[in-house]
Amino acid sequence: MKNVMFSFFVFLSLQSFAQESSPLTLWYKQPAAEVWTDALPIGNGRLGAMIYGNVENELIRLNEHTVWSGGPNRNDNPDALAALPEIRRLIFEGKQKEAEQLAAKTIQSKKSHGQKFQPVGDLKIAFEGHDEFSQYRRELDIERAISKVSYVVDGVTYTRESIASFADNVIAVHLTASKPGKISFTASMATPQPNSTIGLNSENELTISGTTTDHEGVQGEVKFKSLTKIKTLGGRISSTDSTLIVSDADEVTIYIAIATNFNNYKDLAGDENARAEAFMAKGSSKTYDDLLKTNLVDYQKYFNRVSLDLGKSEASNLPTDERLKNFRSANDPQLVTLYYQYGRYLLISSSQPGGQPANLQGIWNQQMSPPWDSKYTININAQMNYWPAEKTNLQELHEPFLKMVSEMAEAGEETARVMYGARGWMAHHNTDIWRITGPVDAIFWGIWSGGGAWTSQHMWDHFQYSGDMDYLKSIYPVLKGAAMFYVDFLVEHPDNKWLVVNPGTSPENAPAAHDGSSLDAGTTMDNQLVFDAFSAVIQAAEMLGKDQSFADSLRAMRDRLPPMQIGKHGQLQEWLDDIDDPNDHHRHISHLYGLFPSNQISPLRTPELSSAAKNTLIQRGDVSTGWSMGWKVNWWARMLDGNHAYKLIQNQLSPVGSNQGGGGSYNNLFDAHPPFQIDGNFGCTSGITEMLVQSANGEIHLLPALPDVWQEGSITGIRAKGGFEVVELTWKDGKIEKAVIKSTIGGNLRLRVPNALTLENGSVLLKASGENTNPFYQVPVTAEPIVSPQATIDLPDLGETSVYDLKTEAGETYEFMPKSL
Ligand code: FUC
Repeated sequence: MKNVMFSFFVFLSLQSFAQESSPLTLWYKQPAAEVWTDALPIGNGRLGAMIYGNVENELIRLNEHTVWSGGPNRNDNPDALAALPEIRRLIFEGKQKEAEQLAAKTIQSKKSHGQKFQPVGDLKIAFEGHDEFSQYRRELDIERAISKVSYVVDGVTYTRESIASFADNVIAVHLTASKPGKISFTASMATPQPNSTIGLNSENELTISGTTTDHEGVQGEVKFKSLTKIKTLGGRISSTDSTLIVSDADEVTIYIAIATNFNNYKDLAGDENARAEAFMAKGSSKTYDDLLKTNLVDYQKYFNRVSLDLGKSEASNLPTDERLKNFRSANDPQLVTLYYQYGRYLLISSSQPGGQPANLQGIWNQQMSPPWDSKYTININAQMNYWPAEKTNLQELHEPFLKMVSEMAEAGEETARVMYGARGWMAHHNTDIWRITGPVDAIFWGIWSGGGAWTSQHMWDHFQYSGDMDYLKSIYPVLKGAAMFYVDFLVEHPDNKWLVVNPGTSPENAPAAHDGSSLDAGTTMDNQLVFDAFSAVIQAAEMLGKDQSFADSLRAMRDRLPPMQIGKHGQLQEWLDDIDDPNDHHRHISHLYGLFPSNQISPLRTPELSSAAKNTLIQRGDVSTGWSMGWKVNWWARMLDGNHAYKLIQNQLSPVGSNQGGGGSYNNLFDAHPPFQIDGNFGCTSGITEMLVQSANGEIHLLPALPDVWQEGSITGIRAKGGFEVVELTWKDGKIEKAVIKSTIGGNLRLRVPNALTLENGSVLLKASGENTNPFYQVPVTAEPIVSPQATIDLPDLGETSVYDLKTEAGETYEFMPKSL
C-alpha cells in the first residue's frame, strides 16, 4: 500500500511537472550529448554549471568566478611616454601607418595580454543500464532557476534537478525515482587543469585540488579546491580513491562546493581548503528542499521585478530548439519574452554582489584557453553585459562591474602616469581579474584609451537611476580621475585647434584611406567619450557643490572638442576626415556610442545627426556578430524605429549558421558571436526594453519604438532615471491603456506618450514646456554638426506624441489612462 501511495504521489507530481511548466522555460526532447551550447546554464554569481542532461553519462561542467590563469600583475609599457610626441606628430602629418609601427614597438604591452578565465572541472554521473529510455525531457525553468531532466527506464521515472544556491554557495543536484531503491550510479570528477589532482578525502568527498596555469610569463597562482559530497535516502554509498558509488537509493542529493585563495586583484592569501569546507559544511547540512525553498526567494527577489507579455501563439508549444528554427517565419512572441527574461536570468546567475563581473561568457566556460580568454573587453562587450542591469530592475547586480571600475581606477592611475605622463586614470580596451589597464592584442585594437571614460559612465548611470547622493559622493573621485586623464592627454589639433585624443582610434576599425591603419586623432567615438566623461563631472560637481573651478575648466575644454560631422555619404563620420567607406560592414560602429548608450544623438533633439546615424546604420547593414546585432536593437530603438529593431531581434533569434555568416543563437539560447559570447544576450534584453520604455532626451518615453507585431502587451517593473519606476505599462492597438509610474525621490516627471493621457482621477495633465527641471533629465547639448555639402539629409518623421510634465512626490505612485476624446 505504501508503495502504491508513493507511486501515486510521484505520478501526480510528474504530471504537474509536465503540465505546469512555466512559459518561461527552455526545454528539449533530447540530451545535449557532446554539445556545450546545447547544455543548460545555472549559476549563483560565484559558481556556474552547464548541465548536459545526458541519460547514461550525465555531465556537469563547473566554473568558479575567480579561477583565472596568472596572478597579480601589471602590463604597462613605459616606453610609450618617450615615443608619444613622435607618434602624435606622425598622426597629425597623416602618416598613420608609420605611427602604428612605432606604437607597436613602444605602446603595445610587452607583458601579459590578459589572463584566462578557466574551468574547474566536470562532475560525471554514470548510470548503468540507462541506455534505453523513453519520455525524455530536459528543461531550464528560468522563473525558478531550476534545471531538470526526466526520463523513464524500465517503467521507472527518473528525475534530476539542479540548482545553484545563492545563500549557501553550493551546486545541488537532486535525483529522484518513481520507485524506491532504484537510484544507482557512479560519480567521478575530471578536470582539464594540468596542475591538479583528483581524489577522495576523509569526509568521503570527491576532490579536485589545483593551481591555475601560467600564461604569458605570469605565474599561475590561483589555488582552487572543489568538493563533491553525496547524501542518500536509503541505499548505500561506497567509494574508490576517485569515485563514489551509490547503490539502490530512494533519493540522492549531490552537493558541490568550490573555493579559491583569491581575496582581491592584489591578494591571494585566502585559504581555498577552509573556504570550500565551510561552504560544504553549511550547504550540505540542508536538504535539497530547504536549499530550493531559500533559493526561490533569493532568485525571485530579482527575477519577479519585471514581467513582459507580448501575446501568445501556438508556436510556443514546441521545444525551444524548434522554436528557434521557426522564429523568422512563425509568430512566436513568447520566444521574445523567453529570450528577454533569459537575459535577466543570465545576469542574476553570473553577477552577484561581492563576486566577479560577468565576463565574455558570463560565468560559463569549458576551455582552458577560451576565445579572447573569456575576459573583459571594455571597448564594448563588458559594458553591454550590464546594459540591462539598471533598467530591468537588477541594479544590485551592477555592483561587480562597478567594483571592477573602481579597481581599474586604482590600477589605471599608474598606467596614465607611466605611459602618458597624465594625472587621473585610464584603461585600454581589455582588462581581466588582475585589473590590467595596459594595451593588449595588436596595437590597432589595443591603443584605444577610452576604457576609463566609458566604464565610469556606468557609475554615473547607477547614480542617475537611484539619485543616491551618498553614492555620488563615493564615486566622484573615480569620475573625476577619468576626466582628469583627458585634461592632460588631449592635445590641440594643429589645423583646426580642436582638442583631440591623439593617438586615438575607433575600436577595431581601420579605414582603407589610412592604409588600413586604425590610428588617428580626434575620432568621433573618442570625442563623444571625452564629452561624456567631462559632462558627468561637471554635473556631479554642481550637485555636490564642489570643484567649481575644475568644472569650469572642463566646460572650456568641452567646448573645444571636435563637433560631430556628417560626411559625403550622408553618414556620421567615424574619423575626423570624411573617409568612411559606405560598403564597410564592420561589426563595431563605435561612433554610434553617441546614439546609444550615450544620448548625444537623437531624432527628437538632433535630427540632422540622427539622420546621419541612420545612414550609417543602413550602410553597415544588419546581420553581424551577435553582440553587434544586440547593439543594433538598441540603436534602432533609439532611432524610434520598432520594426527595424524587431528585424534585428529576428536576426538574433536565428540558429547560428543560418544567418548569412553572422551571429545568432545556439540551442540553449546563448548568443553566438560566433563562438558563444554572452554580451549579445544582454544587449538584446536591453534593446527590447528600449523599444518599450526609454529614459533619455530629458524625458521618459513610453512605447517609443513599438513594432507592428507587438501592438498589444504589457510590461512591469522597468526603472527609469531619476528614481522612477514604470510599475505597469499596458497597451492595445499600439496605444497606452494604462500606465503606472512610481516616483521614489520626487521631482518633475516628463512623460512622452503615443496617445493623449490624463491622470486616473481625471485630472488634466500639463503640457510640457521648457527644459525639464529634473536634474536627472538634463540633456547634453552637443555642438552643431559640420555637414558635407555632398550629404543628403532626410529628417526623421517623428509621428504624433504628447509630452507632459507632472510634479511628483517621493514615494507616490501615479496612474495614467487614455484621455477620452
Ligand atoms: C572585440 C570584438 C570581437 C569580440 C571580442 C571579444 O575584439 O571586436 O568581435 O567580441 O571583442
